[in-house]
Amino acid sequence: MGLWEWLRGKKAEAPPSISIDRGLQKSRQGFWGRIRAFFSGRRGLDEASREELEALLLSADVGPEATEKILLELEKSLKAYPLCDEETLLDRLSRILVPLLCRNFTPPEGHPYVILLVGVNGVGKTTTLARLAYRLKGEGKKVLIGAADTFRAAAVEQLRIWSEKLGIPLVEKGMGADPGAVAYESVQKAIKEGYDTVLIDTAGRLHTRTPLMQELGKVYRVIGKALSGAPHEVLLVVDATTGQNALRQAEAFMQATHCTGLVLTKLDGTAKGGIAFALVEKTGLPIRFIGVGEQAEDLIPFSAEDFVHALLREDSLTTP
Ligand SMILES: Nc1nc2c(ncn2[C@@H]2O[C@H](COP(=O)(O)OP(=O)(O)OP(=O)(O)O)[C@@H](O)[C@H]2O)c(=O)[nH]1
Ligand SMILES: [Mg+2]
Repeated sequence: MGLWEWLRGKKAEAPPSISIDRGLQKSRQGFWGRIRAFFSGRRGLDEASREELEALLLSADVGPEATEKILLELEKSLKAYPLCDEETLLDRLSRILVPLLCRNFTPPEGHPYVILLVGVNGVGKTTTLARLAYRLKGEGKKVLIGAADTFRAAAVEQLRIWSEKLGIPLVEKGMGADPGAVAYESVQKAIKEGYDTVLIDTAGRLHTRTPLMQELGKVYRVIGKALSGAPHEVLLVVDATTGQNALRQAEAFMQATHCTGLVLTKLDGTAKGGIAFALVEKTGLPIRFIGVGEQAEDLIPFSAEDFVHALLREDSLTTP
């Protein structure tokens, strides 16, 4: 509960999640398990072990910039307080990792609060939208969905099914309609009929296809014409299993629209998970949500502390 307050910046702490530990199990048992094992029996870092840790972080998708920062911070800390045991080293690593994932985002005031979802094909935009809509409706908010993915008939149909299942009204104009017009109408309807929030879905598009990216820029601008200051949040949805390509996607989408935050999906399907650090480092955007599975509760408001803890803690869960 309390997703709405958190989303609007009225509550600092993300609502607690029960599924993060299970959702990050693969990463914890994979590359982060190796990083944990690296510290086993260690009391410091020499040149060789520094290189080993560097290679481990890079192979977990952390990216060169964030990796260098982590190593420098760790060395600095070891210079100041040289002797320490394995648990203290891990604790120091956690304290270095958490701030790397913290980025402030103060949601702008706005009513209705307009959220636009963007990203390449199949990353989880529509699923994220449906989960957000479901949770917000559950908190008593008046929610509207805009089907601005008019690229495929199946996309409109997918949202229609969600809309019926969740009992949330949908604005749609069918396949082939101008996505800008759908977005415009959605916001207008929300203003007229007193909705609290409008969630607008867009078609997945390859970040390298200039005309499609320009079309997205138009959708973004049209929303601003329907309501000054909107969209209040532009969530760039990224599939955590795509690795470093995610950085190139982010760059292109940030040029086309004013992205305000990231949704990192499918973390349950990767043994790496370090792309979170690389993305925040490169884009400066906060991670707003993570996706760790197929269930409604598997979309989790992001907390850097919980995320780092779930990656680095000792694994006690059994594989399902
Ligand atoms: N395992 C897992 N699957 C996910 C997650 N998020 C989304 N999915 C799945 O990813 C698939 C694609 O999700 P969609 O929401 O349709 O993706 P999209 O970005 O809207 O796709 P397009 O509209 O075609 O661009 C679906 O099968 C989802 O169930 C997640 O966090 N974990
Ligand atoms: Mg979709």
